[in-house]
Amino acid sequence: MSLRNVLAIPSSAVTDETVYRGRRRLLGALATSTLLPLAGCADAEVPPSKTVVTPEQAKSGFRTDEALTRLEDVTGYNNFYEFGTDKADPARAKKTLRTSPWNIAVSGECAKPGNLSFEDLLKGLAPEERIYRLRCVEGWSMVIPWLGVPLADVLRRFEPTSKAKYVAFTTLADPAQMPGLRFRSIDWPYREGLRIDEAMHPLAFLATGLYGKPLPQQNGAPLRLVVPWKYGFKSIKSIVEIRFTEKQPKTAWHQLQPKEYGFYSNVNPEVDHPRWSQKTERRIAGTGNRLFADRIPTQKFNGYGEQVAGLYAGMDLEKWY
Ligand SMILES: Nc1nc2c(c(=O)[nH]1)N[C@H]1C(S)=C(S)[C@@H](COP(=O)(O)O)O[C@H]1N2
Ligand SMILES: [Mo]
Repeated sequence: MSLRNVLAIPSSAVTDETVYRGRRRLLGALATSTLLPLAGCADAEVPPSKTVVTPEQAKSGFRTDEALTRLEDVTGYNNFYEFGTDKADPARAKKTLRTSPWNIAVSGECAKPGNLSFEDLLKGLAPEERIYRLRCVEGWSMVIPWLGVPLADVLRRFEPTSKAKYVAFTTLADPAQMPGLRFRSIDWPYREGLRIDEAMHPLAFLATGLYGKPLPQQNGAPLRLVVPWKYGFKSIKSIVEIRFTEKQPKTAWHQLQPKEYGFYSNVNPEVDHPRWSQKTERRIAGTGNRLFADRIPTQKFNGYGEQVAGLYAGMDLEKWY
């Protein structure tokens, strides 16, 4: 079974429409101001902890019985600012984003850097299914059946050295394919990063498909990160570069508004966003005719605490938000 050609899973569940535009408002405000806050406050480094999770514990996080978000909502209500800031804009990526051929450059603190095709990057790895909750920092969430491979299996191929304390990821930034790059909403290219132990955690995933099919463009084809215990913006789309670094990499949302978007950005109902509460979320799933179901409580680490809390032992999560 190839990664671009996979099993089909029945869809279920629901919905309709309203929009949560917190960050669009922020971007509007920033566009009219001349100075963007680029200070790096929470940038100091924390020594990586040891991953403490058994294979059984890890597996119990690989799927959930919660109602899946409908395919049309997973592919019609998106954040992919390279294609515009409206939730409906990314669906238009189909027309312009060319996902084959696709190359990924791997560099930095590793013994075997290289520039690989999508196919070579994933050669020999069998696609797995993961049914994960995705919690956007804006306060909505989905349940998505992904296909892909554990991020660790891919990273290990490059033999990261002991200096590789972090992994940085970069999205394609091609104005010819991405009309949203005209708007200087964030400092392109979109960049994200993880601490190396987070990246090697069995729940960290590189998705190449969803609902049994290759990844649609709007969801970050051909290859995107999925880090289910962190706010959705950490799950960077359409990756063209992976870099092992010794220092915490600069990440796009954190650079844009460091007080609002931390490097860690673990889902945490106990730490509110400066402009809204994070205690609850609107799940886009269910059996009604509204896009959003009723609010449900947000869980710490998005419900994956049993698997990932050990990564943050001893860290003050209000400071390291
Ligand atoms: N390159 C890139 N990656 C991105 C984004 C983006 O704008 N550009 N948006 C992020 C945000 S805020 C969320 S919530 C998720 C949404 O993923 P989905 O549209 O597949 O549900 O993608 C994340 N990855
Ligand atoms: Mo998000």
